[in-house]
Amino acid sequence: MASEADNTRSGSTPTTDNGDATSAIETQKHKVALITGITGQDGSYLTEFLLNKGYEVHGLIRRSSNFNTQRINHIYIDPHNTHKARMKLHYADLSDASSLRRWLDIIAPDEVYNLAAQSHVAVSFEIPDYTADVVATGALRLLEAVRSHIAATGRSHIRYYQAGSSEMFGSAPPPQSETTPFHPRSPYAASKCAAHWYTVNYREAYGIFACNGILFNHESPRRGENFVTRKITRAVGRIKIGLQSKLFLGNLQASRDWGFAGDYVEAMWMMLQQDKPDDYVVATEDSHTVEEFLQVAFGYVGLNWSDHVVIDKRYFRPTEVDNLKGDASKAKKVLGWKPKVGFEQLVKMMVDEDIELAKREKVLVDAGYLDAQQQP
Ligand code: NDP
Ligand code: GDR
Repeated sequence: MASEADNTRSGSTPTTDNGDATSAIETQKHKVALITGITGQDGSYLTEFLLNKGYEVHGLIRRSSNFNTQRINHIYIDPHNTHKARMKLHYADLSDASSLRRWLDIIAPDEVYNLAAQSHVAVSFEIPDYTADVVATGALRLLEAVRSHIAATGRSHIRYYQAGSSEMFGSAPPPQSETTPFHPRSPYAASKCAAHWYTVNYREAYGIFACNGILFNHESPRRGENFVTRKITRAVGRIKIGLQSKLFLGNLQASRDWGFAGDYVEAMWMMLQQDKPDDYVVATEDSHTVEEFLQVAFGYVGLNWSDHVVIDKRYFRPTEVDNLKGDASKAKKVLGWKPKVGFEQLVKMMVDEDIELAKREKVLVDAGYLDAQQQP
């Protein structure tokens, strides 16, 4: 087996935030992680977590016409942040196999976290083909890049994490564990099932250290604004501050096992530190309806949700996932993982942040810099 120092790296070296071109391998004192989806909710928390553990973190970002790095700007640009030089960003896309292979060869990571996805379930009904290409075939492209990178370099210690989802259980009754059969209810969920089985297959066929995390819903103040929790807490903030009065929602009776994203990224890392690769459910084991989320979020600031919520059929899905509640006993026993943030604490954390955000918006609206309908 070739040592890491033997790895040939042809082509360009990674671009660093200050424009330097430094091969990760040449200066490898830290463990090196490669994250797809680094600009997403989980990518930002995982990057903070790994930097705190002393990792060098490389993130693959896709090109967009507007900047898409808002969630990691605080790590990227703050000159007082001592971790700054250890996060590096590179353009790639899960639909572009050659970019994935190229960056793997250049970065030579110890750990690969595949978090990138078209991750919105309802949107996957609108763009099913694209969703399958990124979520299912994208994972396959990355696994294949890992396989061929190992074959070319002998770096068989590389470890791979696949971001699986409780959506794969779909209509299977709760509690759902690693042994619960999948019954996906959307193009997104079916694509995640394919990615799950590609990961299992590459583990069995090629001996790759590849793990599936089957994560139940996890939220935070960095959650995308069109997922139901953040949509609600954004509205609570704006209604409380007087910037809007109504909130349009779909099915309020669906139940979800909601945890805090900051807790869940730790479980991803823990999976890759084990002696053997395996698959794990990560969940709080506590489930609530959307209506219960509304009660806690509005109630926290002294509002009654039913005065503001309007049901809009457009937010119902062709097939719904009614009831998700995880059984995380394997992760607790084997990984020693457990959630630190409970349901009410999570809701209040999100409302607190969105009240502050709404106050800043209000300043801009009052000064005439922003229309109340717009968001900064
Ligand atoms: P987000 O939607 O917040 O982030 C998705 C990330 O994927 C973004 O960085 C996005 O980039 C990137 N991305 C999208 N399409 C592509 C592409 N074609 N090529 C490269 N990058 C792409 O998701 P979360 O952070 O919430 O979730 C992380 C992963 O975990 C996802 O795979 C999701 O499906 C899965 N998951 C999430 C759960 C949750 O409750 N949050 C639960 C279970 C699984 P950009 O910023 O440019 O849009
Ligand atoms: P989910 O999250 O589909 O579970 O997928 P989402 O917040 O979108 O929906 C949760 C539940 O709320 C109901 N709902 C609404 N949802 C949205 N987005 N907007 C609404 O207005 C609305 N009204 C009611 C939904 O019908 C659903 O039952 C998330 C994503 O992060 C996935 O990527 C991840 O895999 C799973 O969690 C686990």
